[in-house]
Amino acid sequence: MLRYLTAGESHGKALSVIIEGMPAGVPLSEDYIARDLARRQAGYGRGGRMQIEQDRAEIMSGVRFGLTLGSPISLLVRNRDWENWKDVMSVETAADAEKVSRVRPGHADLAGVIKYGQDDVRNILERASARETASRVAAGAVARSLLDKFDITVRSHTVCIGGHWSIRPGSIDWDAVESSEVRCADKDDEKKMIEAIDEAKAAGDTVGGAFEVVARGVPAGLGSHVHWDRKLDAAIGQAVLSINAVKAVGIGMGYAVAGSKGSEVHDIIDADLCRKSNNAGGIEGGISNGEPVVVRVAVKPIPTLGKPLPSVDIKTGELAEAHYERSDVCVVPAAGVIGEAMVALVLANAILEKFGGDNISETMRNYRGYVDQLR
Ligand code: EPS
Repeated sequence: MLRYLTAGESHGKALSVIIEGMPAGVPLSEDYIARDLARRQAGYGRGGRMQIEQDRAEIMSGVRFGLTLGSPISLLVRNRDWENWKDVMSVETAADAEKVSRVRPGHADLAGVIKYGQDDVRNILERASARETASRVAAGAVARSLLDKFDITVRSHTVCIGGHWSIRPGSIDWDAVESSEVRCADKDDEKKMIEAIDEAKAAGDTVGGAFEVVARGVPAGLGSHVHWDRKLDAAIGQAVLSINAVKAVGIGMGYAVAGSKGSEVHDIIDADLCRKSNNAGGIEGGISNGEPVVVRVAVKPIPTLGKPLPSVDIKTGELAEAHYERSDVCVVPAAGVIGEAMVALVLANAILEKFGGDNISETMRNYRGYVDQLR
């Protein structure tokens, strides 16, 4: 089983993550992880923080001579911004910092202070910040290094920003996605998405949207139909819904199944056991069926607004404008990269669950045996 735990506050010293359960012998380097961290930092609509950070995960344990050891892999991503927050976020000495008390509608602020009995919203927002997702993307890169061995690719692209949808038939030009500022291959749609972000920024507002993750090369037989917590789609759903600002997830046709007939939804099976379509998004009965796994995810507009919403000051109990601190206008392109990481972690775990192995050659041998038997 592949497990991981992240730690770290947005303006604390560093983010860290421990990943446990990777077999020995998988190639892994800091440069490999850095590629995904850089992709998460990009995207039109990001705020000033990304100018400060240049995320890089230091491998603190679990790798020797470029190969995993089978021991826990710990990664550390230092926050460059810590230099500017040493007093406010001091571990030891209480600083003379003003408490944050005007809660933001839509953020963890109010629910968090109630639950944890705090009078300073900073004690909640620092951990609730999507900064934490840098550690998940680092963990996701470790999972990806395992998936590489099986030729499984996990990619993402933006399908909506600010109500402007881009859903085009045919194959996706992934190079165009990677070179697009909003991670959308279609140039006309990209332009409209950028306009939507510019308009929101000018109005002191934010915009959400949706991204799609596509995993190719996933073998049939991952997950299971027998228990709720062994279903592959359920595991993906939980993983993806845990990303900050995500409000909905659909596999394959997703919500569209609600208004369609059975004959329009189910993918016809050909004589070679392949499907003529992929409305199921690669998963039937909680088990991968060999088609690409397709996950569509809706992201809300982030709750930190340049023109803050009406709210309450928890110190005075009076109505007040919500707190505003430097923030992003749109996080959808970054969220797609985080979605890839979460799906990669679920798939890597499912691979290890099915094929086991403490060393990658053992895992691969078991995998090849399974594939040969299927043939
Ligand atoms: C983020 C870092 C944060 C925000 C954003 C994500 O930096 P700062 O708060 O210093 O500007 O840009 O956080 C949020 C969206 C949020 O709701 O807190 C990052 O590294 O992705």
